[in-house]
Amino acid sequence: ALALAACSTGAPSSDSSGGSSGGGNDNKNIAFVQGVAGDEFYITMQCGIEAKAKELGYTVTTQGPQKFDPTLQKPIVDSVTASKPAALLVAPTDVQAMQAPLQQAAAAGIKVVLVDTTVNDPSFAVSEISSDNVGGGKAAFDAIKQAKPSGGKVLVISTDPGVSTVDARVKGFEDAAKADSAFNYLGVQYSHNDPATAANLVSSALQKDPDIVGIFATNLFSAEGSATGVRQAGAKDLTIVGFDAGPNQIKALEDGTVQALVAQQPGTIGTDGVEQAVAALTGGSVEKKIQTGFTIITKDNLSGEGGQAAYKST
Ligand code: T6T
Repeated sequence: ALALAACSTGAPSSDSSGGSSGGGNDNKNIAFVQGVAGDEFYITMQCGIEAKAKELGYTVTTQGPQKFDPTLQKPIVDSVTASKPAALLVAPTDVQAMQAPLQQAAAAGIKVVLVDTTVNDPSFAVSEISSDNVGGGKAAFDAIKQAKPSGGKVLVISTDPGVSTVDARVKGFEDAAKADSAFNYLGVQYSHNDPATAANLVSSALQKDPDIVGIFATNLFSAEGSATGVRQAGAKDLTIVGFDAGPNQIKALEDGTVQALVAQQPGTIGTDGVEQAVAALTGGSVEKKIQTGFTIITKDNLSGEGGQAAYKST
């Protein structure tokens, strides 16, 4: 599953020739393994990776599993390790299941940079780059509170437990919701990153609790499905705050189905990732941990800062 992105930066598509030059300083191959193929967040990250790699004289090969699932991602990582790129930028799909395969990549001499997600013990990685996910979850609660100042029931739709990013977003939201006595936190339900499942979860939740005032959807596919679920249930006065800003999320914001989006900076995560990998390869100074920011997009800033924070689709 090679994902080719036509990045608007003018960077060329990735060289997908496989690139196994077997170590040494002449090895200019960077492998990028996404959390899942076809996700605008990782596509935008790929654009950043390709642009920075080109600038620094490296080539990039990008692959991603068809689902956000460690049983599908592990064989991809194993084959990348066997092909011995100089560096591996990877978004692990599970904190536990991807620990050993990535440790093996590092043990084989590949510089591993964790982008977006992480694992339980990331000490083998040269660097970790991710958004302020706890802060983003808290910001999502603040956005619901702003729309529904008198409070009420709030629900979270996430993907799967064991995904470091969305777990952190849930925590940021949950802590803020529980600290506010006007709100009644109904907990988190898991959609397995499938929009149709997220839509069904939301429909059932609204049958049980028609007075839900707010839903926080912790990523792109959760938000897409939650918006569908609310639309199908015909719920009118409900605030949805989504994480991520792909084309479907922006459309939902424009048509009023979704009220706010927490947009990450996937392009920056990608360029930072390449910089850290190359620093590690060339004896430069490496930052062990980098945190990138986020932008809250609403209808009000969509024509300016908000619109610029939206992700690329190809
Ligand atoms: O939200 C991003 C990413 O940060 C997360 O780890 C998984 O889901 C996305 O890729 C969006 O679909």
